Amino acid sequence: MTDSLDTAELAARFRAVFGAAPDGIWQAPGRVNLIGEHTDYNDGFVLPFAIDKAARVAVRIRPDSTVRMLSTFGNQGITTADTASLHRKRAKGWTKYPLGVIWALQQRGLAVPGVDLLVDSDVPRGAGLSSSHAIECAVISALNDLTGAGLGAEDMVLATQQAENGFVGAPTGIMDQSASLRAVAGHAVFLDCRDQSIRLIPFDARGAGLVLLAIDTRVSHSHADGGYASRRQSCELGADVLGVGALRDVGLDDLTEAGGLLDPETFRRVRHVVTENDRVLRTVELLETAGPGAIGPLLDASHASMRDDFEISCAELDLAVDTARAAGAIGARMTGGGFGGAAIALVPVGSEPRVRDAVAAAFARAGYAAPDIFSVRPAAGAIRLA
Ligand code: GAF
Repeated sequence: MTDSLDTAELAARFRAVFGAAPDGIWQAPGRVNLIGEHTDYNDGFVLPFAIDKAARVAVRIRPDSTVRMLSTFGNQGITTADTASLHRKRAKGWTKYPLGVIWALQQRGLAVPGVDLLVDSDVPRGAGLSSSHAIECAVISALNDLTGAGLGAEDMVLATQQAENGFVGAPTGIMDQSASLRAVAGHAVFLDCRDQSIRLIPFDARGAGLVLLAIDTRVSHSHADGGYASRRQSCELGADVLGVGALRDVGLDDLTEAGGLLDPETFRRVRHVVTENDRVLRTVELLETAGPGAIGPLLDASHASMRDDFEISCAELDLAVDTARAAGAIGARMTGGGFGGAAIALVPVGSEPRVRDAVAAAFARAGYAAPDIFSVRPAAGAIRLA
């Protein structure tokens, strides 16, 4: 990963590459999810927050339909496409994200002109911290402003989901882009994925003598791989057999009966979603009444559910979570879609060095790549920088 550029550097780089100043620069952050995993596409509840790592995109509208794209990461040079003939199978690497956004806007009947586009990002890629959505949200914010499309945040959320589902090929929900587009600094976003309503929940770990660490295991994952889609299919099957529109409509009290109707694997998937929705609601309640110091056991239970029922953890994530806890974390869980990526650990400030050292040492002993460990706090959502 390159160090990220500041606004002036990004504008200067854009001018050097494309021969003219950008019309503007937009930024959209990655996210961690405090709790509520694989609940979004089940019409359920999630509690993510935006982090202070973000994608930035400098954009200039062109007089024709050509798209020229360059990033400060990757090594593919300038890639070109034509807005009049976008093909998902031809799009390579990160260029799927801006092209997917243009495609999704076209699907909504919006005319999108050609653009020159330079992308920079310090969101770790493939780490489950929403690096792809950060790019999509920065691009859609730019195109929304520059074309005067007038989309509200909820519409932009749905358009970027359409980009992911229909162009990138990842059957994801709406959590990541909702955090990236709608977050407010200092708060987690309590999102009801059924109607997109949000409540901002203050989250001040420092004020509670804690720090939230993100532990990037460096096990790269993609939601376009089969694991994510197969979990989604299991949930849809479960909802179908149980006769509900979405697993959101299954309560804890319904689980015993569900056990008699579902095959064992589908039952475990359903149980994860149902109990995870409940954990989100309880986490919100605890944050509002007792503060971050009270949510550790719910983070732990969420991880166990993802490891045992939803089966989306991996050895590296389990090691990160177990080691962080043994070294003093009051709660820890994998975050994001799973099969790799990052864990989060809520750690008393004084134990932070011990937790970092213990996790690094455990990874070295296991022969895993060194994890990247950094603290995160709730940052603002997407903005125009220039
Ligand atoms: C990924 C997806 F993009 C989200 O929509 C969500 O399903 C998450 O995995 C799991 O909670 O980040």
